[in-house]
Amino acid sequence: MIQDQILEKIKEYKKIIIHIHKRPDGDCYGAGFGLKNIIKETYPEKEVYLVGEEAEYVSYVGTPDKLEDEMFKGALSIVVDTASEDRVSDGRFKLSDFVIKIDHHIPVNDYGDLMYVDTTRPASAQIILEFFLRYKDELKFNMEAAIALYTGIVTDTGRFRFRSVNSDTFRSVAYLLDYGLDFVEVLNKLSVKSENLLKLQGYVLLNFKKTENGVAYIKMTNELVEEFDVSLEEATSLVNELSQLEDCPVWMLFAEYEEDFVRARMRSKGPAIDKLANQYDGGGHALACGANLGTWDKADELLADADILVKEYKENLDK
Ligand SMILES: [Mn+2]
Repeated sequence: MIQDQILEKIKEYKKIIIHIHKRPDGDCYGAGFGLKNIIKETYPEKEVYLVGEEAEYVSYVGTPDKLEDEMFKGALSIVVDTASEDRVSDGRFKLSDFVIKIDHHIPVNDYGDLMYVDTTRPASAQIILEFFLRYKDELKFNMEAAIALYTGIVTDTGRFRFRSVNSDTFRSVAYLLDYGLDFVEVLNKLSVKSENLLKLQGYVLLNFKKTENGVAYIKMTNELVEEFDVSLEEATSLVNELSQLEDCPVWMLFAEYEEDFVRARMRSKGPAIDKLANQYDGGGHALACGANLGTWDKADELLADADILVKEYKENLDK
């Protein structure tokens, strides 16, 4: 089993460095810090680090470490929740001795010496929790791990609302509740929004647009982000504000990232949209993915293609 091989590698290495993805979310933080805490609790003599960018809204889960290049020498790097190499937040895993990838996204450009990818799992944090449960007679757990893993699962499942949730999700989460996790406290931490973000949410609800056949979207320009004085992460977290709109099975949020590079966050409760994302240098899951566009013109092209997809989807429903 691949899990046995991963456990062997964890045992073998004295220094373990966990990597997350760029623009980190609740799941990569949850899976990463969950794994870090489990290893640290079980093997206190090992050096265990987590590197990568910080994510403000889940900062209660943990704080990434700052490491010098030489720290990677002879280390085991474990990259969580990251489909492709260029998305890894700290690319220095290439300096490590051995690289393990643990993920639940559809593989795009695979990397690593050992890959454990399970696309049937709604969150990478669920993969880590199930890994722990498989070896729970051997591994140790703590409350930090419980908080981290719950955060990962609850955020990547949209609070257990997405179709990717399965009975195994609840079976594994049951362990966290038995362990004594105060899940309401975690949800309260996650549901706090700054005053500015709440006002931007209001703006999105008043100003979103729709394509002819039912793709709802909002263009989150840099001017908007500056006007409402929120972080880009906060602004793009509003994508699911458009999920409830009737007759719009697909919705998107566009934003300008570093050097004004336009990206799309794409969501669907109808047709699979991951192939469409692939056509625009992106990927992810069938119903939740992202695309790398570059320009606003490309955004309009993507919207036109998505509109056709929704049209065909609705025609098929009518048959
Ligand atoms: Mn994830």
